[in-house]
Amino acid sequence: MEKTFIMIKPDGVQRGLVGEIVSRFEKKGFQLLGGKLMSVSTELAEKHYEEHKERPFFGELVEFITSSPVFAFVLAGDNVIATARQMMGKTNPSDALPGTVRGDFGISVGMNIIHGSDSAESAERELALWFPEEEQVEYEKTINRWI
Ligand code: 3AN
Repeated sequence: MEKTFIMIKPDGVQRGLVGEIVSRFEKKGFQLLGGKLMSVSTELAEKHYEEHKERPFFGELVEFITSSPVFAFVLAGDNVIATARQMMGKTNPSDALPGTVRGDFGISVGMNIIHGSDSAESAERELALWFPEEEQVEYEKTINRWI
């Protein structure tokens, strides 16, 4: 079963959007394998955003993600990586369609509420970074036969 890593960023947590956002993915039919509210260390933030190290907004990004807790979770399901990205909407909330998380709740590209792995490779890398196997709960979701 395909898995992805999703993080509700500090703006989403502070604005009380955790339940709303997690609920969208649950209702879609994806399975929650783990979730935690946590403060992010500078070290973890820098590793997570490694690919943006040379970008001018790297410092701001790390500062933002470490400024207040995030809610990190793991989702599983068919094609979950690409589908969750679609449900999140475009990186810049002004390009994100209504009905997507960023389209419905975001305004700024810096504070864009949510992160989701963008490929199988990044999902694997990010899950290893954020969710060791022992924090992922494998269980049978019996409703799966209906959807
Ligand atoms: P996504 O999160 O949609 O995969 P990326 O990987 O291009 O987008 O960017 C990672 C994060 O960097 C974004 N979520 C956003 O918070 C931030 N970011 C991207 N572009 C900018 C920018 N031009 N200015 C400030 N922050 C940015």
